[in-house]
Amino acid sequence: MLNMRSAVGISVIVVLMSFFIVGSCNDGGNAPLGPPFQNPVQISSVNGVLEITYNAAVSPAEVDGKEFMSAQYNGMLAPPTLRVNPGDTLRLNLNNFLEMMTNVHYHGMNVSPLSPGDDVFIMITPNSGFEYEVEIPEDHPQGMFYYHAHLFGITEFQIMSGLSGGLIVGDILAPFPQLDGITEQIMYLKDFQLMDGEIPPEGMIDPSAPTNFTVNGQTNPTITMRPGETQFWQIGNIGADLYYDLVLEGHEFYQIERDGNRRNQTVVRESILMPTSSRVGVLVQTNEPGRYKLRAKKFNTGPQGDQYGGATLLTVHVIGEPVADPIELPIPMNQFPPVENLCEQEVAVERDIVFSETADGNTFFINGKEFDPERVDTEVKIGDFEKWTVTNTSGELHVFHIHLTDFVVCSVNGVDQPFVGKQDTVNVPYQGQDPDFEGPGEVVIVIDFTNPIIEGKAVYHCHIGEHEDNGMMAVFEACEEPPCPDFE
Ligand SMILES: [Cu+2]
Repeated sequence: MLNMRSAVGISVIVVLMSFFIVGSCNDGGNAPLGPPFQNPVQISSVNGVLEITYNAAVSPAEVDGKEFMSAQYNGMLAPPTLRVNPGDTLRLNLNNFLEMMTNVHYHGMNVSPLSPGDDVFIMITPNSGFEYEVEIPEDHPQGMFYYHAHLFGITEFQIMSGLSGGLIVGDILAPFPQLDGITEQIMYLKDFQLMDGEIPPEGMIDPSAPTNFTVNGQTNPTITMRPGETQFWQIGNIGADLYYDLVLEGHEFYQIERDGNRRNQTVVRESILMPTSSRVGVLVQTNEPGRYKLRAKKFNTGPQGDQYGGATLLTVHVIGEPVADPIELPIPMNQFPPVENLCEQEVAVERDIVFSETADGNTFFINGKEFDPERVDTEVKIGDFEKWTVTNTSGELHVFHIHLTDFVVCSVNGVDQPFVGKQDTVNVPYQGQDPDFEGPGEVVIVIDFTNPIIEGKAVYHCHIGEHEDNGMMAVFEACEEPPCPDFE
């Protein structure tokens, strides 16, 4: 939480207004349904190549009937979802027509950090461009990823403005023939705050302030399903700061994917906590006719953090003839390809990574240091598995994320976690959150540094935009034979 000054008065007024609006609409099942749900525009690779040009420019936008100007790719608040396959080449020509620098990160991708690939140290100055070329390995994990601006100091503002969009690799459903032909929905979640009719400038975005929740840029759209119908939803949290604690009224989620990684089994969940930048793939099967809201529950990130109210993201309208032969869920475990449990690997190195912040919540640290792009904080040897104990001494949640690779969560606050698959983001509890656990919040992970494609420099950081922009990021360098060239 940053200390907010002049924004506080405005927030109070908007909170009161939204209270009245919510109150007046809450009239049960007969309220008019929102517009039909729309998947984002999708662009697929052809003959192994996806080439696209994005112009980043300030363009008109509309959310929930409110018009504003913001930084967008090609004038689209929900830019295209790019669909590629393992082995493909993604060429993204980014022209910067903004009055500030920008760049792009390919979140979750197991690709090279060397230019012109997923190099987050690139800074594209105004009125210039950069031609990214991302080679996607043949053995790349399949599932939901995304791309977003990643320029230190202004990432939060650029993402909230509109500079994030979808990226999907391959076909995560391939091992499950019983799902052939089911409807797949892509849901990229993002909130837009407006202050005096504009996205607030960097430093003035307040995660606790009222905001406009969207799915692919839409406000509370409607998905119509038949009773007993099964759909596959891939949901990505591509907003700047917020957690989404997702529930679907009257339904369970059959989760089979996390962060672009297939799980090793179906995990049945009543709710799913999605930190910013996380993605999940879930099967949803309807039952009785009716209207059911997909909601983000109200959320509190801790005594030093942020509190935000719940929101309806979309509505499922179950109506019509029941499906004759509903798909049997959960999917049997023996249909899932095996996943390597990294927590059982022999680790070469163990490290402590400490997330902390100042008492005023304005400056954020990893191992006591603010981010310096010129400094290499951590050197890793390609071929190693490493065990990192990520601790949080602050009074608010943080979201650990590392570029280029994935990890397995072995324990949280000392409690061993069931092994269900890999991920690239994890929520780190705040100190004192669990009264039974002494000391800082703690997550133990084992990270896979075995893929030679990661050679070079990249970053690990808290993915809450406000925190990474104010220092909570560090550089790692991977090489075959340490000492690596830039490590001192
Ligand atoms: Cu954080």
